[in-house]
Amino acid sequence: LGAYPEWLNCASELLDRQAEVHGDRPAFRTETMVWTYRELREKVDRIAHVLVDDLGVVPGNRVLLRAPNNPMYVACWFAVMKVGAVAVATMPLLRWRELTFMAQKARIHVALCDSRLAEEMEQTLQRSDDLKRVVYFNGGGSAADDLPDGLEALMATKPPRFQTVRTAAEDVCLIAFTSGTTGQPKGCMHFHRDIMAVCDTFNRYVLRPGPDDIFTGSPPIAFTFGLGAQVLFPMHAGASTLLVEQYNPTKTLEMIQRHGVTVLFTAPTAYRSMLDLLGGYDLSSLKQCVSAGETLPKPTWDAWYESTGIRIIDGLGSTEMLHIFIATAGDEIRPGATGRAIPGFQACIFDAEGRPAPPNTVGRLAIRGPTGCRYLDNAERQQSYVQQGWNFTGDSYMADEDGYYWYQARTDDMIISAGYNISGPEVEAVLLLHDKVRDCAVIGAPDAARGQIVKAFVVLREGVDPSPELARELQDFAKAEIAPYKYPRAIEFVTDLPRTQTGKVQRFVLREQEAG
Ligand code: 3SK
Repeated sequence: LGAYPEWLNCASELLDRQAEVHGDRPAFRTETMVWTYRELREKVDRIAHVLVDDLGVVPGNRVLLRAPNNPMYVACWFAVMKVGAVAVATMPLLRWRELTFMAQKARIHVALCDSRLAEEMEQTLQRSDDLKRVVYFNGGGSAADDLPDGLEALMATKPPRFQTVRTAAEDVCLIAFTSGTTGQPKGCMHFHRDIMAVCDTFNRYVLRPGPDDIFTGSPPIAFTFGLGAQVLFPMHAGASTLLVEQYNPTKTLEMIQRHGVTVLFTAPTAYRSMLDLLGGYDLSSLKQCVSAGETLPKPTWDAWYESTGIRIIDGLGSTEMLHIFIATAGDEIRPGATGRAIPGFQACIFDAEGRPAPPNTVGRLAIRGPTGCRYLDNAERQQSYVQQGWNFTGDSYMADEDGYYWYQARTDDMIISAGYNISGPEVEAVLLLHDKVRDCAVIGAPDAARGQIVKAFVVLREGVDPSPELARELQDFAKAEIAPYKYPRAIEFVTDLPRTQTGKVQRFVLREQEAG
């Protein structure tokens, strides 16, 4: 990975350049509209004028953005880049309490928001000290819904070109809040060069898309997983993206078939939810499927491969590192392993004493590379996440002799029962092999005799009724598949699992529930 120049604006690289090269090609489409690269640039440039001329935004200011996955959100994001400001992306499902926390923490003055999300935004406006101005836009795409005083009306008064501001490669351009599987959200700051670095690593070496590719996916583009997957990577390749505001398995399959989608990014639960429906669709256009956000259990990988012939690229990434840093594609994939460190990144397993661990030893995963964690105003967390140049991701992993990384658990999700170390996700992967199980989460529940016992929360497939007999059947099944000391001594049947807005299971909620 070469060094980046001192002056770099990711909008010049991903938008201005691509609008010159691929101007008439589609950049973003929805079910009802298509924007070419040139049309996208024109929208972005007009919004950039609104930010500077009407809202007084200057380089370094932070602008809160809020919308579901739609092209106007993408245009606002690039406009913030173009004027040298900092995008503070917020997930559409957040409520005013969380939004206000973020607006205060990031000292937001200006927000651009999809008008359909006005309610929580207005509550935030009333409660935030610095936030003075929210401009609403019409994210739905039908011109009839443009507001008379909305962003589109302001854009119409502006010239169609804006000279991209010259920013330093190390100017912050994005603050991404981790929804976190525990605790308060933390803001992660990323530079213009980080945006290019994730394109020059995962996209260049693992995904390798071309201009004819059509991307789609479920993660919100306010989450860095979705931002890379559906905005940065396709634009880096001059390709196009089909944006869908709300994930739904049937609709995703229909869209893949109708639009000839070639690249799909989603999370393991979504792959599982599509599996039962695959029969009715022609997915022959699909070339690459990527899974991240949570570990991909081997049974899910196998079932997808059997049904589609596609080898899912599993990826480990984080908001702190901006995107994926461990992943492998094609014939190099080893089902069940996350993959190898992507060229440009280094990975290492550290033992409990802080020494690099030998192969095949479980320890704490740490990463070094062109991106890295920079928490906003959180020196304490920063010191524990970054130690001696290594970013400690909070995952327990094992590396084999060939440099493949095998997920064990989130460091917090290791269960210690009667002196045994048990990986909750390993037990989950086994339970998922049972044909009556749709989803599950495994935690350590307090136990007087053993310290902790393995407890499974199980979501059953439709039409299957919970019963003590079924619980015993699942326990026997687990004992037959893995070392019997790992079997779930307690099983609770539930209709749903608690998840973050980015789809990660919140095992801490289950743990808290158990602790009473
Ligand atoms: O948080 C994650 O799991 C993640 C995965 C891939 C890329 C980016 C992120 C934040």
